[in-house]
Amino acid sequence: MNKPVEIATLTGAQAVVEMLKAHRVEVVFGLCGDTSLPLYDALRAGSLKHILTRDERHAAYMADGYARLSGKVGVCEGPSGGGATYILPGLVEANESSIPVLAINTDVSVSSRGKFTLTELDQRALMRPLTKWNAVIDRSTDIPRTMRKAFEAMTTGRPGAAHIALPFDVQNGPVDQQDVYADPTHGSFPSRRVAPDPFFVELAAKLLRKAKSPLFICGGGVVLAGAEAELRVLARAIGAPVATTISGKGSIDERDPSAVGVVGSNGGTPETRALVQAADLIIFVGCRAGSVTTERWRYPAPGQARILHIDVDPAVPGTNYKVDVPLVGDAKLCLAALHDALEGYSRPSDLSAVERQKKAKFERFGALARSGESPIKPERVVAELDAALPEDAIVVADPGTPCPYFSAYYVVKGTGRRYFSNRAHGALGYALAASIGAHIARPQVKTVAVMGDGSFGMCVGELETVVRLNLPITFVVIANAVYGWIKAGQRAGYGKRYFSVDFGVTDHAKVASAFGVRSWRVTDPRELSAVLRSALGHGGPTLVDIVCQPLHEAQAPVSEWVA
Ligand SMILES: Cc1ncc(C[n+]2csc(CCOP(=O)(O)OP(=O)(O)O)c2C)c(N)n1
Repeated sequence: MNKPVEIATLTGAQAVVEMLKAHRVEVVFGLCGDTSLPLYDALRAGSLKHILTRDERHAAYMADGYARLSGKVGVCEGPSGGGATYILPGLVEANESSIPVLAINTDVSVSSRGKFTLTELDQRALMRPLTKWNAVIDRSTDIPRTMRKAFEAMTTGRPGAAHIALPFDVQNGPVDQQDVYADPTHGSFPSRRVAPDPFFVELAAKLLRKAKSPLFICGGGVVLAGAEAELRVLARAIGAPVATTISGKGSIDERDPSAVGVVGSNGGTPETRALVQAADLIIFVGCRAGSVTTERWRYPAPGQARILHIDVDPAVPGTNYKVDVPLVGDAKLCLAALHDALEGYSRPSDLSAVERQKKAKFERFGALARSGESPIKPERVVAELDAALPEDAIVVADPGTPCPYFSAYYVVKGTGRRYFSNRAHGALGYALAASIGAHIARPQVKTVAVMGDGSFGMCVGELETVVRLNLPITFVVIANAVYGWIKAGQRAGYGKRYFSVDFGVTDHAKVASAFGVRSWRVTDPRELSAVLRSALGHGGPTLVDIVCQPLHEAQAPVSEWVA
């Protein structure tokens, strides 16, 4: 008699863990809850590393930072109800920044729905408008295919975030082990590169040949696609300077003579704007040409230049500018195809305007950076950190003073992800948690998070996580006891009618040391260099609290406050 075939059965929770592993996930960031007990039991037994966080928002930011540096999907988890509403901000940022982050929130049992069950909420409806893809799993047998779909959605086309709600009873239901398989290439991004239509490549090549003063504006898509080498080759061939958005920093080594730096209203300067204005062809690459990059669609001015717009998302070219040629596809493949289509054509480059404008920008910056005034000028902080950090360091900048100043003046040396900020929503309090994820993805290099004191107040709890894990990250707090960026807006646009933007002074070094972080408070600019070097060289977590000139009194490197 034939023996009956034995079908190995996993629980739903075990299947979730196995599906993550099948997609080559190694680490999960998250926070426990009642509805997550089966999942935690499976995580305990599995080989995934779990980083316990102190807030689900930060779990998602950690997954985001991890994904940006590892090139893999970042995974975070939290419980039902508040766990879902708290994880949401991180998911939104990742989605809008085209970063693949998977959030799993456990949920009340399917059988408990609609009975005023504690923490019940409609996670499907909550997450739908904010993610690229989302699902509530109602049956345990649906777990494997739902997770395959989530990974595919996150890493193909424009990358984005996905959300899965996992009810309590589904975690305990059966899953056939044979169903638990994955295409591991969907665990990294971009997992499928889309080549451009050769017809549009030819049109674009014609445009490039005709241009007299082309200029690239590269967004985050270049770094996401790993297209830095193709960009360099094409930029050399057509003699074009390369400007970037904040997320595009790392598209080009900023010491390169053709590198313009960041353009736009948050990190751009009059000099970078002048270079945009001088172009007769703008080549946007992996860039949405949004309000910040274009200073509300004014630079380039509509009609000023011809536009070649390269993006993996067909909805992007043509949205904000009348585009002469749209080129839809992966940035790496598009830039390579364009270079091939030029068939050896090359234009001698004249980078003298770039050199002149950069010199003017950095001379102005240098004069302020050398200032011995107290409170310390933000320029001095940027210059001292720039000088003290190794070339391969990772810098994560929060909104407020850090983002515009570091975007404008911190020189990224080398290509790839070395500097980032949460540019989709610019929510305060991102950098600390994102730097944890970044460090876990790339532990061999130094990671620094720079934040305002407004941001510090929104993320300080995660210092416990940093200390528990003994992560050698350096946190820099630009302390000025004010929501400075907004106060600067009140100065610039509202006749200095300051209102409800000042808060009290905190000794952030003392707060950090109470968590167990080695910390310093600096008020004298002459001490800054030595303190930063001690902090960067220390083997554990460090924090440097720098009493700084508030932004509304400083010369912010922005042309205008725009919304
Ligand atoms: C969650 C969130 N709330 C409000 C804002 C609006 N906002 C932008 S910059 C800023 C002030 C930042 O203050 P701080 O972190 O102290 O840095 P500073 O500008 O003083 O350098 C505020 C409130 C925001 N970006 N994120």
